[in-house]
Amino acid sequence: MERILITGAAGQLGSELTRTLADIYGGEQVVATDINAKSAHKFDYCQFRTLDVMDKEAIASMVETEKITQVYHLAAMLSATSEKNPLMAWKLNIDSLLSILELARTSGLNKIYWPSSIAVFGPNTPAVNTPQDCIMDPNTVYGISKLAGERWCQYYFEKYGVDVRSIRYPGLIGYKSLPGGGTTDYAVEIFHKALADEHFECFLEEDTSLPMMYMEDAIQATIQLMQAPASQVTVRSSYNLGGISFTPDDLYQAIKVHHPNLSISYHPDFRQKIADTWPDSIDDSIAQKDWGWKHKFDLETMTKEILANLPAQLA
Ligand code: AKB
Repeated sequence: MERILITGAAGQLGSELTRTLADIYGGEQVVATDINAKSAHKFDYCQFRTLDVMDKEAIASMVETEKITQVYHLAAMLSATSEKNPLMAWKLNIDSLLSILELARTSGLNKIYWPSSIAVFGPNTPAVNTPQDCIMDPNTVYGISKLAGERWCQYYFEKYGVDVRSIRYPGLIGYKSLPGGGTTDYAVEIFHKALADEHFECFLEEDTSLPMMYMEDAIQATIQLMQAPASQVTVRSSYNLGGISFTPDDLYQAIKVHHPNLSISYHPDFRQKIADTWPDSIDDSIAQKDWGWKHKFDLETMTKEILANLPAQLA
């Protein structure tokens, strides 16, 4: 029987992934954790514990007392916040991953999931249809920490046989929770402005193309990868995953079809520099070949789905 621990469960990805894991394994087998105790009310369908991932003894003791078999280690500082706290971001993103990899090496954990990001790519990476293996020269602290984390994952797999799996997520867009501190956050915020009939001031230029993905696709990919037989998981750093690529203007036009009054202006800030070093689009043919990955949502279907569901979420 699997017993699942999720760190950063109250975050944008965690909020939705935890629910799916509880549906698959049963709420009583899932322990959602977050540093923020105020999030507890969101997890009435599973167990919730407060956990600071910098406290490695606390993680080890929770894994032992809860008889955990799999950890989804989602707690991290995202790209924009990391630029404001570089050393803290490095410590949080890397030390916590190393604590969990060490725990997997020394205890009975049988599988680890850890998210990487398109931020591992940099200014000299081929920007269009970015391949799995290519120049990776991230110049953000978040990207540097994710690239180092990928190397650690591969190291623990090769040296110690730790079954750690990972995906390089594009910008994730969902309606159930807000992202916090990322460069792709504009693509969620614009929906909130459209529904509130408010003007949207975008912090990226109108023609900045970035790889993005609807949350349902991201959750599906994560579960597919984690359930794939180990023999089919040929990438032990982190899998490229492409979804849809669009610019702020493409998204604005797609929302405007349904909300003709939505207005937008562009005031790029420091996040533009980050976005400029990330790919426009991603080649995910290895994920397709290895574990049958295929995204379902395009820009139009994602837009319709969010606009249809967000009002109930906000009510
Ligand atoms: C961010 O913008 O920092 C994240 C990411 C692409 O990893 N959404």
